Amino acid sequence: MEYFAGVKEVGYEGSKSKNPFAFKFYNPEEVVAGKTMEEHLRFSIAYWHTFTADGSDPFGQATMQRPWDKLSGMDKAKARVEAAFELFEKLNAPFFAFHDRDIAPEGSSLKETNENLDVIVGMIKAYMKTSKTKLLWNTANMFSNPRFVHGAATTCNADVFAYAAAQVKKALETAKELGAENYVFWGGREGYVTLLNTDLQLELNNLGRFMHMAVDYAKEIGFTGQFLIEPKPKEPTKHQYDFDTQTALAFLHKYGLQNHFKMNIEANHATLAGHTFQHELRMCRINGVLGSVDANQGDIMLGWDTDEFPTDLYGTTLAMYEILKNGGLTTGGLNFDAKPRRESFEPEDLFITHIAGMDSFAKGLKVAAKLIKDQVFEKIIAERYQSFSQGIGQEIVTGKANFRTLEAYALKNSQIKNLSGRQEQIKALLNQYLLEC
Ligand code: XLS
Ligand code: CA
Ligand code: CA
Repeated sequence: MEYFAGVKEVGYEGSKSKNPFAFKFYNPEEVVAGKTMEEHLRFSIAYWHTFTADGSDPFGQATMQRPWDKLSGMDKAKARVEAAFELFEKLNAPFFAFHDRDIAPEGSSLKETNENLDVIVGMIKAYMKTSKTKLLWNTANMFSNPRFVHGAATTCNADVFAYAAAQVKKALETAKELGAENYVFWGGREGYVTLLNTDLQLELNNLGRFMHMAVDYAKEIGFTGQFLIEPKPKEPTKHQYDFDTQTALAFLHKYGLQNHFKMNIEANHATLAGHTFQHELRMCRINGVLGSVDANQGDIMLGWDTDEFPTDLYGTTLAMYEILKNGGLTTGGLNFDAKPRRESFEPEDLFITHIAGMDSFAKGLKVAAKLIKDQVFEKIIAERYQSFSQGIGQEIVTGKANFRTLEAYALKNSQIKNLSGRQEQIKALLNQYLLEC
């Protein structure tokens, strides 16, 4: 059966096209800075938003119209797999990502739940034999079921910790079975709502223990995909333990896990943390931990995780700048952890939204590549910090200077001269590239 009969394969038609079902900027074969757009961008479809989400919010019921709506249970899960591979093919998507509970319903026991999972994983595996679409990452949903009300690895209830361990064990087996390139840990309900009832130290120690068990089990079964932590500062808890990249890095170092993890950076989580998307990507890049990206955007008027499709070219350009400077995404990708707005409820909107996101990143890639080719920021930064490449600055960075030699220097140097930072000029220059590229 064809689930999206109204949409044919989406092709590239160029920037003048008015066809909503065509790419205007994303031309998979086009070579930019030595690689095809497809190789650079590694787009991925998020199963939860595209095939599972129903448009309900705290104020209203489901709005999404989906071709599998009339089905339930395992029949619905199977229909979603069929529809998923149709959409992947029509969008020419190289990757997808899912939580265990997105793809198969829970049963009445853990055993039954795992059996449901086995059936759907088997079906996905069969589709993957003939499809080009690979699994970017999978993860375990340890936040929806009421058993996780107090968290999973950071719960106050040891039985829940054990259940969570069993769930991640199974998810790692799934990752291995389907050849996932990465495995993601997003904190879910790992955090706290009030310190008045929280043993902060025990919770963090248990999280460290849990992560070590995951590393050990992956090794045991020969899963070689990259482990990723996805930082988020709040929501659903008041304080999420993986607050942002710097916090997650400190956690990894404290618990001796730093050689096993990189980051999965989500744009909307960065902004919730009071950072820009570029900040989080830069922080990863300079620390060698840029793993993958959840490509979406938030809304500056709203203080929560809106998971909108990325259409802000400023954001996509600066993200692609960091990614190119990083030498690419290696095992990662640009995963659209984004959902059509509640008001965009027709099945066709699933294509329109992804096309918008893919085109926005394709344009961002081209502008970023041109900025790097012209060494725009590199020249500005080199000039701004040139005092550290000679004289006293060089002595500081090579470790030759100390407080005594610096005091002697400062006492003799009565003329400190600073130069303008020229932010506005730089932003205007960036605009020129955005408009002309
Ligand atoms: C929620 C997260 C989640 C992760 C995967 O805010 O973005 O969807 O990406 O568990
Ligand atoms: Ca995410
Ligand atoms: Ca999110």
